[in-house]
Amino acid sequence: VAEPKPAPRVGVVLILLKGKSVLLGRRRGTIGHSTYALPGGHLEFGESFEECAARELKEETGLDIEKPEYLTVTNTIFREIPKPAHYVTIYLRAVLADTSQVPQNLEPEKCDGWDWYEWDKLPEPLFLPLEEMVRSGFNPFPTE
Ligand code: 8DG
Ligand code: MG
Ligand code: MG
Repeated sequence: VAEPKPAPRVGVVLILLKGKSVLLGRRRGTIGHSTYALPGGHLEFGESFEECAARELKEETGLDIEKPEYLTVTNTIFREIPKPAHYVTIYLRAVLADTSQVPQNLEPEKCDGWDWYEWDKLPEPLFLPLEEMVRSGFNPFPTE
């Protein structure tokens, strides 16, 4: 049987801000294995970007957000073996609804664990789309 023709998919990811830091986790078992990436996932049918970001964050870390705001979009072709993938990814930023909340690793098959990293001292290697965004000089923090 022929494989269905691959199509681009929509990712929604969250830059969760806490002081000068953002929340990152090391990916497992999928594209970008063992690279540091933002929480997020696939946009589901009927969802807003804000709903998707809040849902994925909750599923992956147990955290709740406030003030989600659209930031930017990336278009990335992952030339990975055995299966390439193509993502249009929407980036939102937000802050914690309750700053005393601590991230939990609720999907350990997909992530080694969550932690806060200063934007100026990000860990390596970063997931490709994030790596490109950082290299371009992108700054996710609100300007006061
Ligand atoms: P789901 O089944 O929960 O919907 O998906 P997931 O398992 O959480 O998907 P994911 O891989 O975490 O995110 C979906 C895609 O979004 C990912 O395969 C590629 C794209 N993506 C980027 N940048 C980032 C990023 O920094 N973090 C995450 N999580 N995904 C990203 O382009
Ligand atoms: Mg997910
Ligand atoms: Mg995810």
